[in-house]
Formats: sequence, C-alpha cells, structure tokens
Amino acid sequence: MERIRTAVIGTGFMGRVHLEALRRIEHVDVVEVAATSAEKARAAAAGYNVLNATGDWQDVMRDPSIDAVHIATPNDSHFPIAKAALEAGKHVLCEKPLAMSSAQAQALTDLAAAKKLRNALCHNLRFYPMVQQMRAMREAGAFGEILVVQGTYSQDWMLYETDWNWRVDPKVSGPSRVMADIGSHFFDMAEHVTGLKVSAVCSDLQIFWPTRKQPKGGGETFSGKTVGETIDTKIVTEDFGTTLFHMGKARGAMTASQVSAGRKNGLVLEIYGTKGGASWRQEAPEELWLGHRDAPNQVLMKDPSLLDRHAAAFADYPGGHAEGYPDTHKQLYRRFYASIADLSAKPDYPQFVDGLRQMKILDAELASHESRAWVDVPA
Ligand code: NAI
Ligand code: SOE
Repeated sequence: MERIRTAVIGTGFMGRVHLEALRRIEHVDVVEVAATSAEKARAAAAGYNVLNATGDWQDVMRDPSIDAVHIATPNDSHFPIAKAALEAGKHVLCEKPLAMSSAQAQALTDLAAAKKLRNALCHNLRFYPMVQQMRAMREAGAFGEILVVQGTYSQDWMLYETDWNWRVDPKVSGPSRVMADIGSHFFDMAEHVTGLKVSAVCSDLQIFWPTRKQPKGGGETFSGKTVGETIDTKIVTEDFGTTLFHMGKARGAMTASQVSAGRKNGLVLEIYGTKGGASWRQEAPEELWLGHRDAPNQVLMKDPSLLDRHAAAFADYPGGHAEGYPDTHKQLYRRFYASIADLSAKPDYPQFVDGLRQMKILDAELASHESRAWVDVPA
C-alpha cells in the first residue's frame, strides 16, 4: 500500500495527542509539524521524530506532497486552516468544534463535498469500545424503543476565578464555552448511540464568574493553577449549562459543566428503553452497566471475545488490558486513513456534516437560553 503523508497543525494538548496517535497508524508518515513559532514546531517535531517544522501553517498548504492535515489549534483557526487545506486538495481531520458558526461549518461541509476530499471531525469519544457495544446492542433491539436519554459532561478545571484558558475568550472559542466544548461531545455520542436526532431543546446557561483573573502570560489547557500577574476580565460564555431535549418521542436531559469539583472528564451517557437500559461513564470506560426491570442488573467488562462483533472491532487488546482516551484517537484516525487509501469506501467516522449538526444544536441551545423558550433543531 502507498504511504500517506500528513501534517499536524498545533502542538498543544491535542497536537501532542494527534502526533502520538499517528505513530500508531500503519502506512502513514507525519512529515511536518506547524506551530505558532518555528521554535515550538521544531521542539514538537524533534520529540515525535518528524523531519520538517514550521512556524507558518501556510507552508503545509504549499507542499503538494502532503496528502492530509490534522487541525489541532484553537477554535477560531479551524475555518481558515480547513478551508485552505481543502482548497489545496488535502484531506482534513479537524478538531471539534468544526467552526465558529453554522455558516462556516456549512461552507466547509460544502467545500469538502465539492472537492471530493475526506473530512473527519474529531468526535473521538464515540470510539470507546463500550460505547460501540451500547450502540450495537441498541441496534440489535436489546433496549427496545428508546424512551429516555440522559447524562452529563462534567469537569472541574475552570472552577476557580483564577482558572483561565483561551476557551474563555469568545473571539477565540466562539459564542459558547461548555456547550460547544464538551456538550457537543455528549450530543454527538447520544445521537450516534441511539440513532435518534435531537429535534428540540430548552437550555439554561450560567456564568458563575462574571469576571476571571486572566494571567498576563496566557494558559494552556488543563495547565493547573494560574501564576503571576493577572487582569480582571469580563466573562461572557457559560461555566455551566443544562439542556432538556426531545429526540422525536424520546425525552432527555443533560448538563455540561467545567466547575463541578472532583469531576475530571465525567462524560456519562444513559439510555433507557422499553426493554432495558444502559449507562456508560468515561471515567470508567471499560465498563457498561446494563439495567433490567425483571432480572438482576449487570456490568459488562470490555472483552473483545465477548462483545458484539461490530463493537469488538473497536478493541485492540484482550479483556483486562484497558483501552482509554488515546486509543479512541487511534481508532478514529485508522478509519480516516483507510478511507483515504480506498476512496470508494463509505466513511465510518464523524465527518464535517456531523460538525455542522453540532453547530445547529448549539445555535438552538443559545437561542433557547436567550429567549427562555423551547427551540426546534433543524434536521
Ligand atoms: P491548547 O491551548 O493546549 O493547544 C493549542 C495549540 O495551538 C497551542 O500550542 C497554540 O500555540 C497553537 N496554535 C494556535 N494558533 C495556531 C496557529 N495559527 N498555527 C499553529 N498553531 C497554533 O488547546 P487544545 O486543548 O489542544 O485544543 C485545541 C483544539 O482541540 C480545540 O479546538 C479543542 O476544542 C480541541 N480539543 C479536542 C479534544 C477532543 O477530545 N477531541 C480534547 C481537547 C481539545
Ligand atoms: C476541555 O474541556 C477538553 O479538553 C475539551 O476541549 C475536550 O473536547 C474534551 O474531550 C476534554 O476536555
């Protein structure tokens, strides 16, 4: 098989996750790293054994030998970088959220389709084996008709007034913080697992810190305590949100929070149907709780030899050999690159159209909060 040449743009938390996961993908070579300075790019490139480094992502677009790019930069740069990459004929794997607005997300979705290029959105959390098991069981009818969908995405890393990150700045992050940043993962997973679409939402968003202490030197994701001088900065995006939602006849409720003490990456998805229920937690991802009305409840432990055949394809290690967050990236990228190697294959990963879908849900959540009313989500 011909080798595929790729580049990673952004060398923060996600840039390093992408670089690491890419080393586990067969037939793919990372040939360039782009950062905000040549020095930063060189440091990351050296660490991951990548030959070329640049402080200007446009260099990647100018190199016709590069087939694909990963975009792992803050949200405001996704649109210009993805647009330039598609225009340069490159396949794109972009971090979530896809863009700053639905209009941008629609434009990227249309451009990728017009150029017939592969486009993936990094909703990697779908790729935990036990999430796939929940989906496969739902598809096989194990839970009957889905009545209730509920859960949360709870973190604590923005609990203090002194906690800061670019996600707080709407010019960089967009008009929403927690709903865009982590609520979108919840809804992507909920729709993927249930096969249902969110049809209407009623949202309430809350800013607990109307001002935050912005460090003069900035702060990277999950970097911990702020040190040094700070400036009091007005906050306009939510620390917490709750959304009631309809998925056709099914009813649901979710919360998203970056101020829930003790919860580090607490995504929980629960689905309840006419025949049974299931609950999955990201903080214990190898387990799937199964609920029964007339029999003892069960906890299924990941073991590919015992999983549904489809779900087993998302597990590379035997039972008792835990697979976690980095493995979800590997599973996603593997499928993305397989679809580049075989351009006739049907993509089996989230695409830009799924990013557009999340932007539409987000627009409805923001409109609902603003109007204090239910808002329909367009199909
Ligand atoms: P970060 O702040 O840790 O890293 C961002 C990096 O991008 C920084 O090193 C910054 O210098 C660099 N950068 C900014 N503008 C750039 C440009 N024009 N060219 C090259 N580099 C540039 O942020 P983090 O957490 O890595 O987030 C990046 C993206 O990944 C965000 O869109 C975020 O929503 C997404 N994300 C997704 C996760 C997932 O599980 N799928 C997890 C964490 C973040
Ligand atoms: C920060 O809230 C963050 O890194 C998100 O940006 C990711 O998408 C999520 O997976 C983990 O938390």
